[in-house]
Amino acid sequence: MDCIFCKIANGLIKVDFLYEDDKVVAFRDINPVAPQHVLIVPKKHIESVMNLQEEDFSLVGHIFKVAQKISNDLGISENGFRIVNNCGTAGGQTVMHIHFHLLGGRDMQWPPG
Ligand code: DGP
Repeated sequence: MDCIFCKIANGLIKVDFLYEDDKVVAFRDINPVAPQHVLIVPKKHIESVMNLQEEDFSLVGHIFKVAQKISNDLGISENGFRIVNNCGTAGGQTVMHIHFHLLGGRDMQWPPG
């Protein structure tokens, strides 16, 4: 499958993982928009939130558990951080393999752009 995140998650393209288990990987975004900008990506190819099936919702919960761990590891849990999922073209999604941005290390603005 011609999906960049499938290739990264399955080791066909080498990147440094901050975290890996049997379900997900986490690695730094190539275009960081915060001092800490990590992508948490399931190994299973799911296009977007709108393509999640019943059996995938526990995976999303697992991703938030991983986000908790990574935020602790990076030392951003105390000050706070942001988790972002862009869904679909109008939502700003550019890679059509579901992923969650973990952003921290600076104060976030609201509303987002
Ligand atoms: P989104 O716009 O939500 O689909 O975010 C996709 C993010 O993925 C974007 O911030 C850039 C990042 N990205 C795209 N290709 C690569 C890659 O090959 N390596 C890494 N580390 N990040 C990538």
